[in-house]
Amino acid sequence: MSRLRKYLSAHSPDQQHTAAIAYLAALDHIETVNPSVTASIIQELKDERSHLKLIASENFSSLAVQLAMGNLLTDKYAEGYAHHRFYAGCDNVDKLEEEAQNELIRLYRCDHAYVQPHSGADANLVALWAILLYKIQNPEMEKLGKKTLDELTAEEYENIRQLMVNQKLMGMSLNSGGHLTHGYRHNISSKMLRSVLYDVDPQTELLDYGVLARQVQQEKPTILMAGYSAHPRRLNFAKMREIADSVGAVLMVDMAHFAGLVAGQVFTGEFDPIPYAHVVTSTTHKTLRGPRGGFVLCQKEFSEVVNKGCPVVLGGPLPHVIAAKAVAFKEANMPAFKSYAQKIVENAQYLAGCFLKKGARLVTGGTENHLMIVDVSKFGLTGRQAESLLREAKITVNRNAIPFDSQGPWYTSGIRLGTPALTTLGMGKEEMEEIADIIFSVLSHAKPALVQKTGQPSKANAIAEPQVLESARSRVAHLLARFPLYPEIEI
Ligand code: DSN
Repeated sequence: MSRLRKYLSAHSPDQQHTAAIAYLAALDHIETVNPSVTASIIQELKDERSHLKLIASENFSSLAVQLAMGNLLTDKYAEGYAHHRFYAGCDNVDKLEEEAQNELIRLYRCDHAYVQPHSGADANLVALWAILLYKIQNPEMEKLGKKTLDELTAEEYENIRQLMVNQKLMGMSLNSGGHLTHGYRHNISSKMLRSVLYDVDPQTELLDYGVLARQVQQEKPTILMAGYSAHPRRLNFAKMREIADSVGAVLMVDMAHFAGLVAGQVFTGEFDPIPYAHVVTSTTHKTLRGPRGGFVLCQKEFSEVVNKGCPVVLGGPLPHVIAAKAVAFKEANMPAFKSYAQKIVENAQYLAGCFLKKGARLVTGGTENHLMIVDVSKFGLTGRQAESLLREAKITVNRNAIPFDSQGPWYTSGIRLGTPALTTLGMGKEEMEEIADIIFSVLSHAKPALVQKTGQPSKANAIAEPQVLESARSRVAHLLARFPLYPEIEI
């Protein structure tokens, strides 16, 4: 019997959940074409249900968000932007895109929103090039008295291009918790611009705004980028804007990690980037709890260049994902999202407090947002060892470098823990205490495995006493049984 029929026969009509019916029908139907895809979706659901998700950049989106993505909107090409398309028949996509933009403008009280980027990395590329168009290309063309790129001679075009790629971008180093797209040498951001990185203070592991101000004076970047993916503190955007203004730089904020905390008004005043940044980028799937994707917000004067995301960087937008974004942004505009965002930080701070009480070292000594970095070198482990051991204990975390990490970005000395997903499940302080205790017990009973060939300690693998792992797994199962994921989907 199909999953849907089984469900319908087990529940009277008033007990049937429309999202469950839709989900099960989709799985049954996909199975008729490619059973392996249905099997993978079901296996992922089972895995997510049986592991504690502490990956700081992940969440559990609502079933409405997920279902909004699975439909015919995927078939439509809509290059351009609302009411300015390179394809016919885009009226419905126009409406959807405007709906997503309007929800986002309401959420962040910003001048303009662009919802097409497929990811945070795409959003950053769109924003960087929009800033270059605004600061360099447009004024240069004006000087030449030319209105379109096609009017430029090959030499004029090349001169402007050279000028654009010679601009400086200053972002926080990966080492300090910044993101690859903020000027990391292995990323295109450092190849298409001249990248200069800033670090946190080696002692406090915090950003020293005085030091940053002096570095900015020296480097005079065109773009000062603020934001991070592995820094456990708020940033003061009023100070960042003052520093950017001191050299006439554009302040660009990548709020991918804390977009939900800004939306939920946990980060307010000088910690809210919207009033201070010229351009803000984000992903949609982290604390904001939407579908996988990105967006750009900007002050009015940048709206025209940001709308050029396609063709400058992007190809066709993904209308089915834009639909899901519109659903998620509406959810984030509801009052319940504020308490969710508040709870994410409360849980993170409580979890951090539990680790500190046990004597663990956390980067910067704690957290003010949704994440923390535990320095696992204190347990005699690398981040990679801790990550794989915890996965054996049914806890999913990711390894992460600590500032100035001697183990480099592959093995690392830290693990990054975040509370957005567990908070979505409804967990609170009691569960945070239990989780800290489980993680601490696994890490403190582990030791590096020996490499068979050399007999030397491995940097990748560690072993823990089997009864410790067994007890951890059973405690995780006990916890998760009280907080089921998507309980309406009975599989
Ligand atoms: N991969 C994301 C994170 O985990 O922070 C950032 O791109």
